[in-house]
Amino acid sequence: MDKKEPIFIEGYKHIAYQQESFSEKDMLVKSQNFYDFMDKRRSVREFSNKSVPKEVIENIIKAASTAPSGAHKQPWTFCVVSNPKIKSKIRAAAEKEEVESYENRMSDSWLKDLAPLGTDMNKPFLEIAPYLIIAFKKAFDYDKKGEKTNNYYVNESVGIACGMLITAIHNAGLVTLTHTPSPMKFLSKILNRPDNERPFLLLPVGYAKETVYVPNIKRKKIENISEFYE
Ligand code: IYR
Repeated sequence: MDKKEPIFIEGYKHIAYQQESFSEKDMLVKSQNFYDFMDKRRSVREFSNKSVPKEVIENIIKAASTAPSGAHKQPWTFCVVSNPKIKSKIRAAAEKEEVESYENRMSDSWLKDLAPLGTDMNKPFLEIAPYLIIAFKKAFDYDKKGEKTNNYYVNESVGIACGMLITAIHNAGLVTLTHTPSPMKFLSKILNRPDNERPFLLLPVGYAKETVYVPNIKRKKIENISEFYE
C-alpha cells in the first residue's frame, strides 16, 4: 500500500485514512460472524469472584475510548474499583437506593415489565465481581489554567463509549450488566470525583458464576428494528 503524505487543512494536520479492504464475500462472512458473536452477549447478574488481569480491563477501557465523541473531547472517565472496601460501600449505597426504588419509586407497570428479567433490590454482584467500572460523563472540563471548557453531545458520546465498552467486555470472554441505581450521586461521593463529572453507568465485570441462568429473551427481527428506503 502506498503511503500518502499528510496534508494541512486550515493549518491542521490530516493523515490519510487506512481503509480496510475486504472482498464483499469476506465482508459478508465477517459481518455475519460478528453478529452471531454479539447475539451471544447477555446481561449476566451472577458473577464468579475469579480474578481478571488488570491489563485486560485496561485494554477494554482503551477500546471504549476509541468511541467517537462531540468535537473529539472524549468526555468520560472510567473508574475501576477492585478494592473490596470500596466495593462494599458502593453495594450498601446502591442497595439503599434500590430498596427505595423497588418499594416506592417504580410504578406497578415498570415492575411488571421487569418481572421476566428477575431483577430485585439485592446487588451481590457489586461485591463479588472482581471489577466495577463506573463510567462518569464530563459535563465540562478544565484546561491547564483551571478555566472551564465545553464538551458537546456528552450523553451521546458516553453512551456510545459504554456500548463499545460492553462489546469489548464480551469480546474478552467476560460478562457485565448495565446497572443504573437511581439516583447515583453516591458514586461521586464514594469515589471522590471532581465537580465536572456525573455518574453515567455502573458495570460489574468478571466471569459468570459457573452455572448461571439468564432470561429466555428474544431479540426483535430486522424487519421490526429497521426501515430501508431504496
Ligand atoms: N435499576 C434497577 C431497576 C432496573 C431497571 C431497568 I429499566 C432494568 O432493565 C433493570 C433493572 C436495578 O438495577 O435493579
